[in-house]
Amino acid sequence: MAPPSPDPSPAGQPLSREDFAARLRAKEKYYHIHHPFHVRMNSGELEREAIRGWVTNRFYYQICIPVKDAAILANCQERAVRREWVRRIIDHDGTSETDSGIEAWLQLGEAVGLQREQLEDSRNVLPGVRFAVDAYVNFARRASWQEAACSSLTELFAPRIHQKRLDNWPKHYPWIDERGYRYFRKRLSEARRDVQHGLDITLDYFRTREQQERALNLLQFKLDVLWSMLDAMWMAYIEHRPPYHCVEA
Ligand code: AHQ
Repeated sequence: MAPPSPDPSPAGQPLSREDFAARLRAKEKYYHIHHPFHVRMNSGELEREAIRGWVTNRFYYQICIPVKDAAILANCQERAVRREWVRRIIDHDGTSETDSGIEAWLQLGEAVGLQREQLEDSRNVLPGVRFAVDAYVNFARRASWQEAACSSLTELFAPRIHQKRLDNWPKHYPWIDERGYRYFRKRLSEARRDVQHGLDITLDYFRTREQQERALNLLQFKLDVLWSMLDAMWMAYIEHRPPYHCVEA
């Protein structure tokens, strides 16, 4: 469990903007890049089945992101914020079937030897992955748009994880068609743009110490979503113990 971080300001006093941003960035140590599944992935230790399982389960996360972002738009009354936030939906859904992030992820699926239908068929999504992703979408539906924006700040740490895949997969997994890497390249710039907007919203909105601590807990919630997804994949694709593995068919 994430222990409370050291307190740079007297109890109850708001953190300075810089200290608040630093406390948010300090949560990097809980980012899923450090999960043993990703550590094995980036050191070339995953079997094809584990890579394919990860691509399949992460597809459910990817198709839910624009739904999550549409929930934030629906809760937001500020045109200037919506004008910027809507770009996230376009990044994923595209303006046509061929130029979208979700299409790029389907191409990643084909690049690792999957059929598009295998990604689209949600029966292949592990219950633990579905529960974590649905918790994120349902949180965004009922939270304020500012709180939901804050929870997307795990992307502070995302450019590094996409770059690690681009650096490591070609040498460790030469069987993967490099045309599948378009999604990771695409996110390098999109994540940086998104996260600056999300960070500005967070630093501007969460002003009292109590609000700032709430923001840190919201970021921890999203870190927990990402970590839990990989826990389910570890059981299924590393331990070969998917749900009900011990139940006689
Ligand atoms: O591909 C990812 C993506 O589109 C998003 C949207 C953003 C959000 O709104 O929560 N988070 C996110 C993330 C993506 N990729 C993850 C990865 O490991 O490839 C990282 C994830 C994130 O850091 O939240």
